[in-house]
Amino acid sequence: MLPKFFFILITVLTLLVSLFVNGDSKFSNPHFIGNRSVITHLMEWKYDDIGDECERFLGPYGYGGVQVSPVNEHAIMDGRPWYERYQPVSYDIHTRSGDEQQFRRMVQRCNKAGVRIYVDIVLNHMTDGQSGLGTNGHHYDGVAMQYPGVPFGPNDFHGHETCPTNDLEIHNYSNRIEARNCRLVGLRDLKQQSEYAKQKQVDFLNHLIDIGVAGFRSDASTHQWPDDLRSIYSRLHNLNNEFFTENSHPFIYHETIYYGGNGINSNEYTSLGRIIEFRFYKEITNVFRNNNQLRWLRNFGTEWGLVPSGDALVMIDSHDLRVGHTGQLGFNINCFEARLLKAATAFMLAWNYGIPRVMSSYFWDQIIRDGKDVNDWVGPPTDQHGNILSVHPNPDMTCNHEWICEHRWREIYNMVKFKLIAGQEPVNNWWDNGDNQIAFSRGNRAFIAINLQKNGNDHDKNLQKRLQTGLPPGIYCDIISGNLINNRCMGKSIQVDKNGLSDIYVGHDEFDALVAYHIGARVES
Ligand code: ARE
Ligand code: CA
Repeated sequence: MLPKFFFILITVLTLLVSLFVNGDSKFSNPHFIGNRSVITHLMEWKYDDIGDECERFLGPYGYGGVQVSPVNEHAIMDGRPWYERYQPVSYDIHTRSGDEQQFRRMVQRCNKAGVRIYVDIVLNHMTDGQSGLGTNGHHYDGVAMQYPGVPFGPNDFHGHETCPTNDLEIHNYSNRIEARNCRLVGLRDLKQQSEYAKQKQVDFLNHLIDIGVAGFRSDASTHQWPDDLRSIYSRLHNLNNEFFTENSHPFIYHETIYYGGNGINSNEYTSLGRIIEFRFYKEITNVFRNNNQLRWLRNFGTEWGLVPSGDALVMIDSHDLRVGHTGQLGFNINCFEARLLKAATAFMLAWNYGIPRVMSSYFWDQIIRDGKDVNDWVGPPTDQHGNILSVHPNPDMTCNHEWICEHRWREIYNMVKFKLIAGQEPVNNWWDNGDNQIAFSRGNRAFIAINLQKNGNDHDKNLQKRLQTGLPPGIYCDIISGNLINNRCMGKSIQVDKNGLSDIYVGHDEFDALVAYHIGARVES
């Protein structure tokens, strides 16, 4: 009787813990290896380069996974804008990033290096009303709604019988029916209720799963009925046993842009995986732009109205935000404001909320006119024939000019390590100056201090304080200003006394707005 009771109790407890850690859906677990916990989006990278990057950098530096740009055949558009990848023509794996063979090789190499692959999937729609060729040579005709590469025909799309607007366009994003059954910016809207269309999409996803991906970013989820997605997911294979344990389900995170108010609430999708919590991006950006004080971050998370941590995937920047899409240009923080981006990203990686995703972009000539980036369409760097350029990292870890490689910036990759070392330790030892200076530890494993103080004289603006770090006594390197090499700190360091106290300093005009320490960067005496 007693053992049985304990068995039930333990099962219930394990279930509760897994709900807490992995969210409440069977699609919420990213299947990271060990304590890895961060995804980077290598936007538009070629698969051969991603394979190299997994082996030479992402694996060794503790990244958990890569989001790859849409992999299936898409429209070839004039000027080759990045967003052509969001206009599917068929479900063949063939883009400028590589063909199916190259994709397979990348998935193998990355899994072996301990790095998972998540594919951005565009199931809501096909192309706009143009016609032409796709990246695998299939013809398409958006007006006639003919996509022989699948094949899809007019019956597979929403029309006047299901979409209530005259021009079949979405005008009111808060109206459920309109948002799901009408066209998003002119894109032909698939009728996922149709058994035929559904099966084509299931086959595509299962093909990717069998190759060995760990999951998907679901593009434009808000524009797809949760019940249709549920029915598609119910037919998905378990993940490939070569790389994943038995009975593993794909990780799925949804693009549901919800800032509160009347819009379609993202919690309609939390039973289908995680949601990309746009309120995280918005609130953090607001704070780091000094529109709100850092001290309020003390209870950042559900108390701010965000979904539970286990239901969220979070970011500071994304392939859209970068150029002012899905957010507000000028408000968003991207690679052109490196100091701010590093500080906000560091907070995201130090805080214990959601699964963080680090944006890794390429250079484009940002020109802002009337609140719009006129170059918001510019595609990845290519040669004169339109082939995407390879990434050739420099010895100092940075990339060549055309690839920004934010994920390789020391301040960022070292914070990925910080998060890995912090594990599930709670936030402790919170301190703030009542304004824009904060510090906290993660248990007794890691400590961070951020200074964005703008008000007061120079003395007030510097963070200079004896603080409880939570760390065991010793000398620690600040991983923001330099690495620990041959038992020496290349940047700043601190001494922590036997009580965990240390003199913390972050000058207001320093190169970086923060310092961070952890037990993996301690000088051996
Ligand atoms: C391009 C052109 C359009 C043109 C269209 C068809 O820019 O002018 O009409 O082609 O010819 C990406 C680009 C788009 C691009 C599209 C297709 O961002 O510019 O259109 O590819 O090539 C809404 C959706 C959300 C969506 C955003 C962009 O809800 O799902 O709009 N985001 C995803 C991706 C995008 C991608 C698509 C979807 C399409 O992340 O990269 O588009 O696959 C409020 C609303 C949001 C709304 C947002 C728009 O916040 O609440 O729902 O997001 O405004 O800013
Ligand atoms: Ca739709």
